[in-house]
Amino acid sequence: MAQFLRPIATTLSSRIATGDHTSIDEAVPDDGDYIRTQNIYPGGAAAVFECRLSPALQPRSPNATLRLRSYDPQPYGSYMTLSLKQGAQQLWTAEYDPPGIGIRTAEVSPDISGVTDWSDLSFRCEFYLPGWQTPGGARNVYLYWLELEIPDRVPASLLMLL
Ligand SMILES: [Ca+2]
Repeated sequence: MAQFLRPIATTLSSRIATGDHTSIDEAVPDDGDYIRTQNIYPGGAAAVFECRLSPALQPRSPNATLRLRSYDPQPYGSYMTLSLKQGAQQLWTAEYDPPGIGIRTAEVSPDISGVTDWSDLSFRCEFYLPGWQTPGGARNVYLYWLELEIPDRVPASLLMLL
């Protein structure tokens, strides 16, 4: 059994027009609710959303999969900076370039080797358009769903040996 970490509290919402953690926390993706950014502009300030993730137990291996479902209405893409934080400390970050148009589900493999407290993790996403990205112009970008999957917990019998 894997463990699934999902959004449980919105901790930062900047230039977000609609939605909060309850819009992206479903077990089965539901496109009926979502986070929608305000208009973001080429080279302009990013829209930022940050949420706490549900607590988990130490997994038996550090193989994690971050899944997100997003939508950019223009064919020339916005970018997202995805991050995982423990408390205020950033543990992992990566750029994500949503491919093409339409609602897409993506999987990325975050490095979770630095996590020591599985009850204090947050997800951060910055939505932006690069300064050179003029085709399509300003637009709203959408995030429909998010989950972090990690392996099952370390067996209790092994934890006693640690
Ligand atoms: Ca949703």
